[in-house]
Amino acid sequence: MGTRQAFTYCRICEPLCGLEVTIEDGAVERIRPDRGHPLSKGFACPKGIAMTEIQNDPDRVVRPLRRRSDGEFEEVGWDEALDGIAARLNALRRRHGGDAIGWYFGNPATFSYSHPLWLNSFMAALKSPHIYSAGSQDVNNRFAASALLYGAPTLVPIPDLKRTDLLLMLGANPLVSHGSIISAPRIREDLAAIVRRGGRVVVGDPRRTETARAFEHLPVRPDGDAWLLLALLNVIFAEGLADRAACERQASGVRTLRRLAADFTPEATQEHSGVPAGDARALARDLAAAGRAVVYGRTGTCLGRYGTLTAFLIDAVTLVTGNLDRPGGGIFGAAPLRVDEILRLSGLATYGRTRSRVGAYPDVLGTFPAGVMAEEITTPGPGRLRALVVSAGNPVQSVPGSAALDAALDELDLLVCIDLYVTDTARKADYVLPATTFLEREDFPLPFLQNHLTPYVTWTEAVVRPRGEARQEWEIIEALARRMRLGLGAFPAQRLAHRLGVRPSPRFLADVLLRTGPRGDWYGLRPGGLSIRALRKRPHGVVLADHHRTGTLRRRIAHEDRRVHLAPPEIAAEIGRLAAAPAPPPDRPLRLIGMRELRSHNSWMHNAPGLMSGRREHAARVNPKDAAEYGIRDGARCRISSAYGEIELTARVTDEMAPGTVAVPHGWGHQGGWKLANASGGANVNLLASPDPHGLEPLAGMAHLNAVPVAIAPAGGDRAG
Ligand SMILES: Nc1nc2c(c(=O)[nH]1)N[C@H]1C(S)=C(S)[C@@H](COP(=O)(O)OP(=O)(O)OC[C@H]3O[C@@H](n4cnc5c(=O)[nH]c(N)nc54)[C@H](O)[C@@H]3O)O[C@H]1N2
Ligand SMILES: Nc1nc2c(c(=O)[nH]1)N[C@H]1C(S)=C(S)[C@@H](COP(=O)(O)OP(=O)(O)OC[C@H]3O[C@@H](n4cnc5c(=O)[nH]c(N)nc54)[C@H](O)[C@@H]3O)O[C@H]1N2
Ligand code: SF4
Ligand SMILES: [Mo]
Repeated sequence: MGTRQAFTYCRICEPLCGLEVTIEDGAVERIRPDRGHPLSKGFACPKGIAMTEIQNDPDRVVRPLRRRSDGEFEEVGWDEALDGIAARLNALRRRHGGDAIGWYFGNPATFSYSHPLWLNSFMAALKSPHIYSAGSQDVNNRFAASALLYGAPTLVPIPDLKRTDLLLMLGANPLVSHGSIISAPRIREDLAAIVRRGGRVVVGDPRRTETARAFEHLPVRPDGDAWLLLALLNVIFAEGLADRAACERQASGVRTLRRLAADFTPEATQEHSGVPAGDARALARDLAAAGRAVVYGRTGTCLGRYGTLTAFLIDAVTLVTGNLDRPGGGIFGAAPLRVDEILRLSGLATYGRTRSRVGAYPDVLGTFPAGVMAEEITTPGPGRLRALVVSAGNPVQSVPGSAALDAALDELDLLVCIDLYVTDTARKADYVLPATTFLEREDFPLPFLQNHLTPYVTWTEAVVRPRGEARQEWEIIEALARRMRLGLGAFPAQRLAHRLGVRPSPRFLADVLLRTGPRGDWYGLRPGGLSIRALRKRPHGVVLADHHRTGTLRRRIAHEDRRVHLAPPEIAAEIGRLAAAPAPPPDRPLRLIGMRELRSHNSWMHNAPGLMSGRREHAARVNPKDAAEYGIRDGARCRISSAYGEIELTARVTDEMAPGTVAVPHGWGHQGGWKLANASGGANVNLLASPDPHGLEPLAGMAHLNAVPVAIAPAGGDRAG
């Protein structure tokens, strides 16, 4: 077969860097950055390169596994696995209804154009509301805020880094994470360029992160962002700095928002935000005075107690300073497909259309908070969750209160995992079905098209054949639906067509959408337009324009009055809740926050030797003052305890932490079917997060993973000298 090269793009995280893959005798031999990619231009991070090791990992699951009566897994053929699963699901359906069956999809699912579409069709056909995702541990608050602001949950602004003069970045560390809700493979350079042209990048974070060190650091207290943002609004209104023309043109509720912010002066909020009053005041003035400014927030602002409020206030500050939907501000990217319309028509762009059985949380894009899953499994009554499919997710590692979920999984009648590995979750499964890696499937960056800082589109074919018997998720779902005699599709007509045997492939659908989209070739009517065929000839992808168009917001807002709603009652209630926040417990004086590392990716890359070299260790970052006070030594084991659990891991004493805060990466402490990951130690930090399904953030059901009250002590027997 020999050696050949293929170009594709990485689907581990959001920059979607271009990769050049060397294939030898049909197997991936090595991965290099694609120097011909117009956006990543030869950049790829260690994870993208290490994908070779995941692809070829001997621990990968490449044949269906079924649990035997002695508890061990045995390999079975696809027919046997799918027949068995279909029979058990149909039996449950007959006895309890389709709503006994649930689905959790994890983060990598969103990087496939077909996987989320097909699972949503499957669940729609079952008429089951039990859809859960990593979103409630990630970004659903952002969608909820957009639903309230714009009437459209997926209308999310991205910071126009290429043209801004002042970026206030809260709870994001793009020098490590490479950016999220923005696709910009060279984001480090985009940020540096802001400073080079005389602008500023202000990084609000309790930890002096890699990004904070490279720019201006503003040490915000965990969960302090809403206080800070309200203080900024307070100053902007009180000092008459608001852009009145923008407010009048774009918004409603400005006066109410002003009233809501009236008590939140910099002086009144500094204790909570951690930002001295003078600094908050100066920042407010700078944001108002800057020609082009924007506020951006990411997971650090999502996983506290007030995620939806915080995301809402981020856009509110951008708007009242006159920077929303303007060059250099918060801009609304457009895809070369009619994504807004597709979402509206397919009925997927929902917020609060239904409520969860446990906790009564509003749905976000048709999903409920994963934080209620455990109790949905254990709570008797109609609609009880009895069978769960987990695809591309490891909720035992990623969801709050891992111990409760871990125990609840044992009570399921059926657990099916579709994954690359026997993960910490899949070790509990009745069946593990082998999925293809992204290198083994064709793809199209559907949900990311509107987030590209530079408008861009690409199509990739699979670069290698699936290893063993791995299959794409949509193929697995189709095969299962066929056996269950289930017509797939969100619409009745689609389901009927499906039953009659008309089964459009994802590739066919993507091609139709591309060709009939605003840049499409309209089947030849518009020469030079987009189609899959045209894109296949451009293996590095196509840059569509230098910048996204601005001035499009009014057209895209879904509220009837075509205005941004700045004071919905839900937000007023959240501001009330903020002001009434209880004092933290004195016996748990520290605040636990999360962090990401360059060579980890959530929970699933710790089996790649190239990423684990150099004796990597899972470590808690502790400030020297706290270390001295609680007897913690650098390099020694420490015990961190919350109201819900305790973990032991290595301590690293560092002044990059603000005093009173401890940072621990998530996704460690493995107990799956991966040898190196299991041997790499560490602990599952989400054992410390609350398993209480009634204590989630009310507007989007966000997990409370940051600012968790904890105590720290030397681990057993390890006394400080
Ligand atoms: N404490 C704390 N917890 C957190 C976070 C935090 O910051 N702090 N972050 C949260 C965030 S932002 C996220 S996104 C979640 C992630 O939560 P999850 O998505 O539940 O967990 P991952 O570790 O990303 O697991 C992804 C799984 O998908 C598998 N996989 C990889 N590629 C494919 C594929 O193409 N197909 C299939 N079928 N499987 C594949 C991997 O082997 C892995 O088992 O974690 C959340 N949890
Ligand atoms: N290397 C690597 N890259 C990744 C991932 C990975 O696991 N590893 N995961 C990917 C995923 S799924 C996502 S969603 C993105 C996330 O992308 P980012 O959100 O940029 O990722 P983090 O590095 O977790 O940054 C969150 C920051 O918030 C800070 N923080 C914590 N609590 C607070 C708070 O209350 N207020 C403020 N202002 N800051 C706070 C933390 O100190 C941390 O620096 O990264 C993606 N990229
Ligand atoms: S930053 Fe790394 S993991 Fe993310 S897309 Fe680029 S190469 Fe892949
Ligand atoms: Mo995420």
